[in-house]
Amino acid sequence: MTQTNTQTDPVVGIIMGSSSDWDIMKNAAAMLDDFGVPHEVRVISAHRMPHDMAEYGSAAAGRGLRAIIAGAGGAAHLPGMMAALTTVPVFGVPVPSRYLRGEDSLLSIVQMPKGVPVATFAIGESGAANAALHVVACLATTDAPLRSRLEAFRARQTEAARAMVVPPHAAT
Ligand code: RP5
Repeated sequence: MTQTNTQTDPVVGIIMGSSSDWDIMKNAAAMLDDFGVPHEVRVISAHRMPHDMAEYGSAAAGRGLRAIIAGAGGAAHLPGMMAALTTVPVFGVPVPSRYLRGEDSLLSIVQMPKGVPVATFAIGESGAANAALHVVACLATTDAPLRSRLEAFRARQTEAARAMVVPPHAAT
């Protein structure tokens, strides 16, 4: 995977360390799609493509990106290094790892030194979806139509939760 361009200029970059992260990170892309937020998707490995990572970070603000969602697993240095390279806010998603279930990813991303923040989300699909939702919430502070869509999303979610029955298979 190299790049997915939307029809308008992207305002959010979704980056990940490997195409193997896509199964998780696609949840962020799907959420941004649902809200109509233009975004791009790229594989940028901190360890295998360090110069590409530096280029992406250096250019991010000038290209008009307003948020970067960065997912990585294991020694998950991509989100933190991206935060070091740009003042565009970075939202980190710990991808479940093969041997340590993503706890290594989480700790690698969340334990940033003072002065270089990464907003770090839960391990896995929920984290990826929530990173996108948090980006939407941030963008919505200055975008009234987007705020309306976010409020509608929350209202639908609340109604779905209220309609839940237990045990789940007892629903008519
Ligand atoms: C990290 O290493 C990636 O973010 C990925 O989660 C992990 C494994 O990558 P692959 O070996 O599957 O390419 O850099």
